[in-house]
Amino acid sequence: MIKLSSEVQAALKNKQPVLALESTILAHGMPWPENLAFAREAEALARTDGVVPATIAVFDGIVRVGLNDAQLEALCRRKDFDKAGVRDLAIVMAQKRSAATTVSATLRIANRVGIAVFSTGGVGGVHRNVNDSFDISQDLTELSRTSGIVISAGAKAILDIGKTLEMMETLDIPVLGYQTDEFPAFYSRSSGFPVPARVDSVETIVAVFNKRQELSLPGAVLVANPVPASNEIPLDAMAPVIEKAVLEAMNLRLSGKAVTPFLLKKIVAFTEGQSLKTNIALALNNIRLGADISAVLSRSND
Ligand code: PSU
Ligand code: MN
Repeated sequence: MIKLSSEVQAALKNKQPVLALESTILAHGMPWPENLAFAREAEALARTDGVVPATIAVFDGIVRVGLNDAQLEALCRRKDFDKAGVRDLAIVMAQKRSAATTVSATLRIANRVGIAVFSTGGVGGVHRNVNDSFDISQDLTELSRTSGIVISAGAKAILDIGKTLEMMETLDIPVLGYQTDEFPAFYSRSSGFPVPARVDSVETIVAVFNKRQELSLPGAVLVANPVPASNEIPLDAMAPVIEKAVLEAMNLRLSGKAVTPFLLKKIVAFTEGQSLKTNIALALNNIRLGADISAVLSRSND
């Protein structure tokens, strides 16, 4: 069962802008209690821009779109929320378990209920040791088949960014660099890789989305929105931290969906929380842009 909060339901019915938000970033990407402070700030920020936030997660087998404060707190505080990608969703629902949704699962649910725009922190992609591990995030396959506009700060350097970009091309995932020529590397504004296409306005992002609809192309448009310069951690400062975290994960022979949350926790610990501040800043920046996109999109459909 999928349940919409009354606020989200009313907004969709009245064709007001809604912005989907994922929950894995809360349950598995940030520590308590910073995750809850971030979640509240994120929702408030969307509302300031006149956009209804719709955080998505599964509670006791029920997919909820739009959470109240008690649900947000449970998601952030409790330790028993699983991490559900799109392939896990039906299983979690059938077994009446609770789970946070990743980019892939959130995109699919958002699309299912008619929410086109979704802001996250970073998307998953091709992992660095892919030759051995075969680890490529489901986010990529879902982005290639489910329509929407997804805003992220690029991809974290825990991934092989070059291979991730190649895979995105293979899968027909358009990558739009927002006011940037370089694909951002999450904590850093630069990655050394050019963006496949640069756009400088929200109107162009919406136009690309609408043209894909006109062409009946499946799949999402990925907007790469660099972290604000004042919050950036330069790539060369992050590189050794990330290498150390990746090495630890390999030594522990971690695989599957445990890998990304493990790396994120290690990076926060190694940077003594500095990376968390950057993570929060870039995610809020993506919500600001997502709210603008959602507002322009809803006007373009009038
Ligand atoms: N990257 C981040 N922060 C995150 C994630 C990725 O910088 O919180 C989360 C997102 O929910 C993403 C998921 O969809 O991890 C990808 O997991 P995996 O690599 O296991 O597919
Ligand atoms: Mn994986």
